[in-house]
Amino acid sequence: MITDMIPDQLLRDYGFETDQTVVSPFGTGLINHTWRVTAGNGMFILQRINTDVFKDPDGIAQNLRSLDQYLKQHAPGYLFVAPVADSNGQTLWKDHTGCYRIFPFVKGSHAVTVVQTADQAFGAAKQFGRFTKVLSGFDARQLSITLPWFHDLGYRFAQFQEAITRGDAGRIDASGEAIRFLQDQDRIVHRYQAMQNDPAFRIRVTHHDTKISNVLFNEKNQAVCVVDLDTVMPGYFISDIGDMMRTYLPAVSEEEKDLSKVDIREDIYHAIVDGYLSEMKDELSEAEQSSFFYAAEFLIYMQALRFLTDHLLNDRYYGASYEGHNLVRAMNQITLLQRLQEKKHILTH
Ligand code: GN1
Ligand code: MG
Repeated sequence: MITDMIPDQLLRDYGFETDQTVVSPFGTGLINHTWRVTAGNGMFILQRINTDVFKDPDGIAQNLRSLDQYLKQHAPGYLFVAPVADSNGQTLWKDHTGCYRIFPFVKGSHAVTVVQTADQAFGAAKQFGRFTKVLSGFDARQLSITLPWFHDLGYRFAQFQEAITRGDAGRIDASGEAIRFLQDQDRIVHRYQAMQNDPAFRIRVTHHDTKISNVLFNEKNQAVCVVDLDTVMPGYFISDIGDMMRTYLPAVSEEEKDLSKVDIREDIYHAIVDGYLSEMKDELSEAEQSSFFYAAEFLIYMQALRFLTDHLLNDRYYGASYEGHNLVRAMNQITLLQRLQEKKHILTH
């Protein structure tokens, strides 16, 4: 059975027998559409890139090609899941319905949606550290910027300020508590801006979307590689550490409405730090090594800003499945930041 949304021509161009191919929705990403393709010749992942968000899909395809070439030469044993070419040799397939690519499904692998153990967090952090480390000789400036200012906190704060003056008046009125909390925490922005002028913080090849479902695990539950490479760009390591902290530390996700369930799991915090350092210790400066806690504050704060901004602008970026969805997400992230800050001394002792 073929989902109506997938063009038949695409399946033919990749050599799939349309009547023997099953395409079914896969994963939970907010931005791109993902399907699993089960065909006579194996399993694949098909994705349609959201070109409202990623305005230069060719830049993404080019990035993946350069990284793949570099790694084949310099780290041949590294498992890099690159898109496969169609019968015309293209790794990006386009028509009027959108831009697509197909990845091989890594045999025997599975993804995890929620971090349940410190071992999983350690394994994932090690893989994200390894990714940046194997690419330490690759000039990050060669990469296309697939999302300009994506993790630039100064930019995100400016967007937030714009939204609290020009956004939906009713929503601004009703969000006073959240708005004030985020304004009061603007020292997190100032520290980021100081970091941008500090040569002790290096720009590296950074993943920028380190949630646990972007790590593949094998049958023995060992983390084997990272996937979802559209946001691979030059960046700071705090982006990758921060998004792991944001998404692995609590036992519940950003969707949780019962804020009393939003907590910080200390063992997971240490597992992220240790897993990442197991690959990156020699690469990071002292100033960077002292910034793990800040990384968590930075990213949780930025995500709270982004959700609240989107709520005030009527959900135009993330969408909403119920009234007030992005405000709930923002309050969840604000709570997470508060729980984190309460534990600062225990976590950084
Ligand atoms: C988006 O699409 P997804 O779920 O991988 C967003 C991330 C946010 C995340 C919050 C390109 O990621 O930055 O952290 O939602 N990606 C983009 O759930 O904006
Ligand atoms: Mg993603």
